[in-house]
Amino acid sequence: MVFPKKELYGDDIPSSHITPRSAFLNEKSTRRNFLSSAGVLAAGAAAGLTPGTAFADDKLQTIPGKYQATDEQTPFSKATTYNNFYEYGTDKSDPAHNAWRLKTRPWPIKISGLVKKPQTINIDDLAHYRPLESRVYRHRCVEAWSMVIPWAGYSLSKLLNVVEPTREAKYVAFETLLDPTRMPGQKSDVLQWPYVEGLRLDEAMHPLAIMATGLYGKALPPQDGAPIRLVVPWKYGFKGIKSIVKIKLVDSQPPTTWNQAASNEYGFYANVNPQVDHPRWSQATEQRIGDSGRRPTLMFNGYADQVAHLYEGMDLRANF
Ligand SMILES: Nc1nc2c(c(=O)[nH]1)N[C@H]1C(S)=C(S)[C@@H](COP(=O)(O)O)O[C@H]1N2
Ligand SMILES: [Mo]
Repeated sequence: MVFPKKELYGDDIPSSHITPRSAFLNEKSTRRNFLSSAGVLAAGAAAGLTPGTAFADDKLQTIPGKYQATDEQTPFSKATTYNNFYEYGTDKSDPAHNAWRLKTRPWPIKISGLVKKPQTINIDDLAHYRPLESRVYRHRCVEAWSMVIPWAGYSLSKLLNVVEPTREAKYVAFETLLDPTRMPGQKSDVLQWPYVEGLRLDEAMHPLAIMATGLYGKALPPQDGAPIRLVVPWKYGFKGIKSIVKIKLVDSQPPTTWNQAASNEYGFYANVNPQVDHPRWSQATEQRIGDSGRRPTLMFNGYADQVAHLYEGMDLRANF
């Protein structure tokens, strides 16, 4: 079965959105054609997975969270068809076409490292860590496009407090599933796999940081990082690691995927900062998906009042 392209892929995203990161990919000369083979799609169909898996329609029970952006929300059709998820291909439309093969049950999440109570939590047991909150956040990709997404998620600090980080814990390291059969993009060397990300512990404990399990009141579609992904709205989108299976508390700064790929272009902090340009393009403005023009990018993506204190005294040009 082939994914119903026409219905799901919005055709009104202008070609001007083609990723500036394509230059990087061309340098590595690995771009494209590693997912488009008919064989890959046939394998998904044989496994009995259907595109319908991508959209669990159950309405999630959420309470309104404290932080709500009042910007106009990006349509669901765009947020679920214009994605970065290199495990499913490098084009924006690839994840919506390919990620439905991701089986998300069972889904154990291992939380370990410098904690008093290490544990493996199954995704369906997360309901115990209530409440599930709805939060509308601005979402700013390092490629200078942005969206506004109503997430449903759990406060990351609540989850971390359950395992009780020890005094030695200074950072939190996250890992995406490694499984080239379920994530065929991992057969390509476009990035090092599994995708890994990290936060300083105080960043992870900040009330804005959430583990999202839904958007627009529904379970997270695979292309957006089902069944659980990180959302840190004051940072560039690549910090928001998808389809997480491991969380580890550590004492030193963990490696991060895009930093490993190009350390001069993607830093560990990756705070949205209109004053510090990417080496190959400006970060001063952004294209809000769906808008015609560009708009100014806000310091910390508009969350400066909440998060600026985390970086007091730090040189944000050196710590980009
Ligand atoms: N595992 C994994 N997580 C990932 C990525 C990825 O390729 N693999 N892409 C990142 C980037 S660059 C962005 S902008 C966001 C995109 O999230 P969205 O597709 O839900 O908008 O996911 C981030 N998380
Ligand atoms: Mo991104």
